[in-house]
Amino acid sequence: MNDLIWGVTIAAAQTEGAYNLDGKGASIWDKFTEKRRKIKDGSNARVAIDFYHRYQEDIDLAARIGLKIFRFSVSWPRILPEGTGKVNLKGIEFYNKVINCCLEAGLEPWITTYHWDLPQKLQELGGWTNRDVVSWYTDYVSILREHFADRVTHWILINEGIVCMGGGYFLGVHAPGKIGISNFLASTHHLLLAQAKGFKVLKQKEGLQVGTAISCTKIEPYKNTSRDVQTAKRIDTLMNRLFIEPHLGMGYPEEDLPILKGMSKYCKKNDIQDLTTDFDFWGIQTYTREVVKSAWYIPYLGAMLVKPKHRNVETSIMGWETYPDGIPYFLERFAKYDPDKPLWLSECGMALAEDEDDSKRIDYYKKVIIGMDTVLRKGVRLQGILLWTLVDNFEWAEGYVPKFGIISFDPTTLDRTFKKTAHWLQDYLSNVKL
Ligand code: GCO
Repeated sequence: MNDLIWGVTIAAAQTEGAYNLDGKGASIWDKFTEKRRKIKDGSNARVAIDFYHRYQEDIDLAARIGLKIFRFSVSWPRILPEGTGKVNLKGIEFYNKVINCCLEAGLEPWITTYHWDLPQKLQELGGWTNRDVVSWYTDYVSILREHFADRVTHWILINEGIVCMGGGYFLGVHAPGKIGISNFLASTHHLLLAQAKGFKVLKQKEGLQVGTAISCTKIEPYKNTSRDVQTAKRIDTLMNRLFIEPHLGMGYPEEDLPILKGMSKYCKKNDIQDLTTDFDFWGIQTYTREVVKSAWYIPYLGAMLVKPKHRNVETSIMGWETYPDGIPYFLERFAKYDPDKPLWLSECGMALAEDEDDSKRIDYYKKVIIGMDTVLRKGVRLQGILLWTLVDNFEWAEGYVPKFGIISFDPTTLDRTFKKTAHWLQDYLSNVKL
C-alpha cells in the first residue's frame, strides 16, 4: 500500500475557463452550453474555476496535500483553434507553464490528450462521425508530443470513450448533442481508431508511457431471470468491454451486443488489426453500479435502468449509487485480461451537495483504500490512484451543483478552501510515507 502513488485528475473544459482568451477556438462544449436546457443549472464553463489564471495556486495546493501526480487535459481548440492547421502558440505557452509549474512543485505532470472538448470547427465537419477525425486527431497528438514530451512521460489518450460517445453521439445529453445508432457506431469506431493511431504517434518518442482511461460501471440484472441476465450482459458489454476489447485484438464484442454488427459499415479492411494496441498501462475509472431489466420496447439496447432511488441504496447528489466495491471488482476484472499490465485508478471520487458533510467523502476514500489493499494482496498490479478531483468544477450537463472536489471555491471570488477531505488526505499521505 505504501508504494501506491497518489495524484489528482482535472480536465480542461471543466476547469480552465478563459474560453475565448489568447486565441482559443470554440469547443463543442462551449457551443453545447449555449443551448437551452442542456445544462441543469443553466450554467456554462466560460470562466469555470479559472484554472487558466490560477493553475499555479491549484498545483501548489495539490503539492501541499502531498499528491505526486497532476493529471490535466489539453484543450484541443486552445492548441488548434480551427481543429487543424495553424498552432496557437499562446496555447502551447499555457501548457508549458502548467507542466513547468508541476515539475517545480514536485508533481509529475500527466497529459490527457482528449477529455471531450473537440474543436467546434471539426464538429461542423461531422466531428467524430467523420473518418477524417483520425488524421485530425493524430496531427494534434503529434503537436503535443513535439512540444511537451520532453517533460511529460505519462500520457492518457482518450478519456472515457463510452461516456463521450454514449452521451455525445447516442443519447445527446453531452456535447455535441447528437443522437442515434449510426452516429454512435461511426463515432465510436473512429474514436478507437484515432486512439490506436495516436498511441503509435506518441510511441515514436522513446520512453513515453502511454495509456487510455476507461469508464467502468458495474452492471447487475434486476431479477435472476434469463431475460434480465442477458440484458445485463448486453449493457455490460457496452459499458465495460466495447472500449477495451477491440484494442486487445479481440474485435468488437458483437455476439454479446448485437448493435455492434452495424460496425461493419464503418470498418475498413485493416481496421480491426489497426485497433490492436498494447498500451503501457490502463486507467480504470469507476463511480457507480447500475441495475438493468429487460425492456423489449427500448430501441437497440432493449434495456431499462432501475434507478438507484427505487432500489433503496445510498445515492450521491449525482443520483448515482455510492459503490466503492466497484473499484476492487474492476481492477481484478481487468487484471484477468492481462495480469502483467500496470493498472491505475486514474479517476475516483464522490460528489456531494453543497451543504453535505464532507466526512462522507472521507468515508468513501477510506473504503477505496481498503479496496485497493485487497487487490494488491491478490497481486493485481495497481500503481496508484488519481482523485477526481482537486477543486469543485463544471460537472458537464449537471453544471456546478455536484461537488466532486476535495477543495471548494467561492463562486464570486473563486478563492479556494480546503475541505475536510483535503485535510484528512494531507494527514494520511504524510503518515503512509513514514
Ligand atoms: C468522467 C470525467 C470527469 C467527470 C467525473 C465525474 O470521467 O466522467 O472524466 O470529467 O467529471 O467522472 O462525473
